[in-house]
Amino acid sequence: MPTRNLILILGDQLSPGLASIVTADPKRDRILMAEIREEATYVKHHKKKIAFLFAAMRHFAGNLVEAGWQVDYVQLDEKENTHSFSGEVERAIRRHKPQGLVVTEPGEWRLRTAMESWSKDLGLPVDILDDDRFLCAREAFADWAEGRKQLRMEYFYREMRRKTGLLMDGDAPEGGKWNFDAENRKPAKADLFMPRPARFDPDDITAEVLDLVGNHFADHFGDLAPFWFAVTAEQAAAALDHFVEKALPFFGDYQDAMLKDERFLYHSVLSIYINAGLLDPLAVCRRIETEYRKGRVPLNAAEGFIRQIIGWREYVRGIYWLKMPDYVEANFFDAQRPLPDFYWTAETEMACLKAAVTQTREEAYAHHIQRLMVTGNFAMLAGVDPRQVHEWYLMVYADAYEWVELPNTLGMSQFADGGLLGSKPYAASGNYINKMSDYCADCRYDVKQKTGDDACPFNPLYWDFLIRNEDRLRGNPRLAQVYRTWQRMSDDKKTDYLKSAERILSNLS
Ligand code: FAD
Ligand code: DLZ
Ligand code: SF4
Repeated sequence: MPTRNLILILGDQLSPGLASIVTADPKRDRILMAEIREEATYVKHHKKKIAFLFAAMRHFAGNLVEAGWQVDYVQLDEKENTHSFSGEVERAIRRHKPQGLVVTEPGEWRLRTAMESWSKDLGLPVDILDDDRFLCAREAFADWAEGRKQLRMEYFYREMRRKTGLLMDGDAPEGGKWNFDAENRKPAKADLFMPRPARFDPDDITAEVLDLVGNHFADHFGDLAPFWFAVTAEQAAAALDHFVEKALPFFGDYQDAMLKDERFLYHSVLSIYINAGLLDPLAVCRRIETEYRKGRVPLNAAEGFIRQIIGWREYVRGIYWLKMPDYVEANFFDAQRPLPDFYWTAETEMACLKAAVTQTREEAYAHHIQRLMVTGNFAMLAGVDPRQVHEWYLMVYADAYEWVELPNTLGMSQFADGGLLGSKPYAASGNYINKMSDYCADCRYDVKQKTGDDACPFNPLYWDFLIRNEDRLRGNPRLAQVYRTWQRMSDDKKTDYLKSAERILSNLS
């Protein structure tokens, strides 16, 4: 039977319920999946991220074939592979002569824009379907944002709670409050029981991918082994079960904590699977709610977790599509410094940064507070070009796709959008890191020292950042108290701070 439609499925669309799959017919339509060098190298992704995606794609394609679909799967080392999506679609069109091409909308602006010209370039109808794995369609987010002076996540989140009915008690939020974050700021102690994420041994398919990635992407950042990510929906479901049982009850309490020997703490390490489509975000949230309703996890844990997904995750996607393509250029502080080398080498005497970068290299994972308050905070304080910061985050984390990474990096962590996502920059001195972690005890620098060669670099950089950007930040009411503190300092102290910062910054370059 001639092919009716060609269905292109991307590496982060590995969901059987994907719009372009559920509207297709296995007898008449043909699926195309392709390992594309251009996707792996337009930024040089971490080796583990490429291996995860290729392994998950190969398993997903295998399951589709078992379920009766006709699938063209183009491997990276296939001789004719053109290494671009348009090239592979064109080849598949020549092979099968379909009447049309169907895709579910991609997560990145660059790809969406490219696809919009495919119909003209390839000479056949191209249907781009909405990605209904997200709760809030792009247009619905734009409607919500219309006319609002501030796009606060908290208000958006309440709408998502109402829309989904998650943790609702009639029209009111369960427990009488929308947000239990006030209970979620505990520093962790190293003697607590620490769960670890579920680990999976590579099977033959994954082992083959690991060889391939090792051979083709040897110069990319990151360690390939040990590789323990889930690569199928079944394994990802087991990882969710494991998280729910071992870590979820404490997820809220220790959400902001950092420990040098505990890379995952009570975090779920599920973003990798959710973003690639191996887990459905709403189903994950319903599962978490059930655990709460059955009395197995406290409300602050369940609410905190659900907020990250139906709140933050949906919200950053909305911001991305609302603000692209200009968003990627945002640079509120006009920061120009190149990204320091130690973001790649981990060669720094700052224990917190060394730990965060080492872990990133080994795991392609760091939890939120490491990303925000260690690597992100340092880059912002030091005045690093936000575009370089963005590219680093997009490369090094296995869960990174531009729609989610860019607003988190440029907006939340670098304040490069001037305050669309946050009401003030997440700038902090060493005191915050010391309070929330055990890094400082083993650091060559002294977190209590404010200036001088042995002072924690975050301390002088914090003040230097505020003074360097005073004209941009002084009017911010949330920073009024901080600027008053600066004004009350003696001139000598101020000079010490600025001179210490100058020394640190000149050593960075
Ligand atoms: P948990 O702490 O267990 O949280 C549960 C889930 O909530 C996550 O799996 C994720 O799906 C969702 N979530 C939590 N916070 C956010 C958030 N701020 N935005 C979107 N979803 C969220 N997340 C990504 O998925 N991809 C990225 O590329 C990414 N880049 C980031 C860059 C920076 C600078 C910062 C500060 C944050 C970034 N985040 C990103 C958000 C967050 O750090 C990760 O989602 C989280 O660390 C993933 O680990 P986890 O699954 O253990 O999360
Ligand atoms: C991230 C990524 C990589 C590294 N490789 C591929 C690939 O070879 N084939 C593919 O279909 N998708 C890949 N992806 C995911 C895409 O980059 C992703 O679909 C877009 O960035 C849209 O989010
Ligand atoms: Fe980081 Fe400063 Fe603590 Fe060292 S002293 S670990 S640099 S916060």
